[in-house]
Amino acid sequence: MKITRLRTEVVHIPFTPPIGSRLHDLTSADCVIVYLETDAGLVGEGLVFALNNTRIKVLHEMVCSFEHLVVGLDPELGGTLAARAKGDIGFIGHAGVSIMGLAGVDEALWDLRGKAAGLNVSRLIGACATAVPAYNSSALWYTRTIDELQREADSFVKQGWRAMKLRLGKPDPLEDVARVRAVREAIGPDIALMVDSNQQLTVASAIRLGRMLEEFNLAWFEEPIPYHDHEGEAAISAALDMPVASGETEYTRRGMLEMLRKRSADILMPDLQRMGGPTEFLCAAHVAEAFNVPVSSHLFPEMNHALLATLPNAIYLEWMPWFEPLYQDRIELDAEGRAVVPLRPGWGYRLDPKAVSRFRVG
Ligand code: SMN
Ligand code: MG
Repeated sequence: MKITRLRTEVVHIPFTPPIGSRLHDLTSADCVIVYLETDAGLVGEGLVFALNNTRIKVLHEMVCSFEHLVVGLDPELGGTLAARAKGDIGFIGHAGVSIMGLAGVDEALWDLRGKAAGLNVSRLIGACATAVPAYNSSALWYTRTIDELQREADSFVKQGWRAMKLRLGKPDPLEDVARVRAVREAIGPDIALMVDSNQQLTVASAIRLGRMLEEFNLAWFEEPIPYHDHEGEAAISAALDMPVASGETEYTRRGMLEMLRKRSADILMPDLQRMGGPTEFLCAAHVAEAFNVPVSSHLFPEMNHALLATLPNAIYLEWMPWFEPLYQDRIELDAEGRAVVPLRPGWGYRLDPKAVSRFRVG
């Protein structure tokens, strides 16, 4: 089998209403969908995205710039892409949009490899789990009122979720404490609750807030301060009992290794497109295991699901429904609130051509 073409679709998924996070107001997810077509009729699928329609053209061009590395390639030699890409993007650098563009192509290549073998990617690699604990990350946004938070949290429990993430970062820590208290009261003590400050705090204010939140038995305190201050994250981690989770904004295994060496995160959160795709994501997760550090995925649940199922140190799949309208298949929770790993070949979540057409740009 040989790859004959790298085809793309650009789709615009509006957030109605916009999502309020401390990072920025999110008005849309703008995706570059990557298709790797073959002479055997199989097609591998991947997806990378930009927020608020910002620089989606740059990302799209970057994805297309990798075509020469995959056309003519036998998917069974899929490792060739990562090896070739290292030199190919050396001049432009191994971070930022070059790595994000590579991610989309590597994702499609892994999907193709699974489909060619008739196996879900988790089984192609060698799964160690048939279900992965999952948390609902789709709401509990920074702009929600306490009443809205309690209604959303209660509805998640009724839907079968056993874990969920709440966004913090209010200027007054007492307001954040009140929000956490309200959600904890709504869900009870047995549901896992994570909080994410989206890099809005300082070391001192994060330690102060963290100590005020210890009573709520939180699953983790995510990105409390600017992502690059690994020494600061390590200080917060050392000062608090609750785990610090971070990593979504770092690039490649090198960024993950720096965090691990500095002990800046008790839970590492590699982002699939900032890793540069599944090949690098798996490398980063295995390095984390060498440090005895668990990993939780960031966004991209339709692809991270299979990857986490192969990792003994995987603790949670983040479920974010942003891309769900593009797919035929939906996440399935078991009685314990774990996401059941699909057995369908490839990623196990198939893009819906009609849906892609509905959201297509231009
Ligand atoms: C997040 C990521 C991307 C956009 C908004 C919020 C958040 C998360 O940090 O981890 O889901
Ligand atoms: Mg986050």
